[in-house]
Amino acid sequence: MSRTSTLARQVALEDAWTPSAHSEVCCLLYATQNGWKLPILFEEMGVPYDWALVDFEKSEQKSDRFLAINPNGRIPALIDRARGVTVAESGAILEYVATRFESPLLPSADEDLQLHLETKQWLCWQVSALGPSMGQAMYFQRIAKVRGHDDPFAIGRFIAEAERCLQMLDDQLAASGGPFVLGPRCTLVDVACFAYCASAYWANVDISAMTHLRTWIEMLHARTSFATGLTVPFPRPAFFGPPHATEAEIQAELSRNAGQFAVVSKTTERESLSGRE
Ligand SMILES: N[C@@H](CCC(=O)N[C@@H](CS)C(=O)NCC(=O)O)C(=O)O
Repeated sequence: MSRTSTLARQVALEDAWTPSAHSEVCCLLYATQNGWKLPILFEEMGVPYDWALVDFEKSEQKSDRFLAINPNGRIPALIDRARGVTVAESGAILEYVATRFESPLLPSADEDLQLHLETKQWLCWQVSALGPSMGQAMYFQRIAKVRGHDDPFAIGRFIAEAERCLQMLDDQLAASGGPFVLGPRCTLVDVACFAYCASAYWANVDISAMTHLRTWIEMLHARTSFATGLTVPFPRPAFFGPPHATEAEIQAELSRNAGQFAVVSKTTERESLSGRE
């Protein structure tokens, strides 16, 4: 399902700090699982937002302009022009934006301390466990391997770890009773986890037996806010596999995706050093 956002407005990266009547904040993005978290968040909140493309094709995430905002050289980041501040790291951004716009996606401690803490717990888990394991499973299969660096041990290790994390979510959905990860209420956890879980196809993780997870993924694909968020900065349905992508879209994405990241490894350097000893 693909929709056009009425809340999103694109600005050039060099204009990201320029005040606009449309929104006080600007999201710095590319079309990846971490990038989509911000459009999904704003669409779910119903709050207008500006966004600027940090173009991976031009390595803009490593540019001085971007590194000044996030020295880690990775999207997403957020500029709050009205308050003159920036924030990077998706977990920190989601928490900041939900607090700033008083969104119920982050239940307050006063309202429900247990739900507040669970939201933060699962959010930290997403950025420290689910995201990195899915990211590495995709990296070793969809980037390194395509570019001639096939490492079956690393692939097996990260698929196993990603599968373990996805199984945790399937179990959590069963325990909470759904339809959202923490129960009846949509929270930042759903926003943070969705695009990664929906990419199980791209990571080659078998979720066919994870019925609660699959129901949750399809429910969010059908939810207007989440489906619209996936179109900003642009859609990449191949990550989600059939029936969300055609065979032609998947084939086109295979080569494009592999060319977008540097294959950086110290192995060769270490091997040549030990060879000299
Ligand atoms: N822990 C970071 C991870 C961000 C991240 O890994 N971003 C990826 C895209 S999904 C990126 O910018 N990669 C570019 C690169 O490695 O050059 C967060 O949660 O924001």
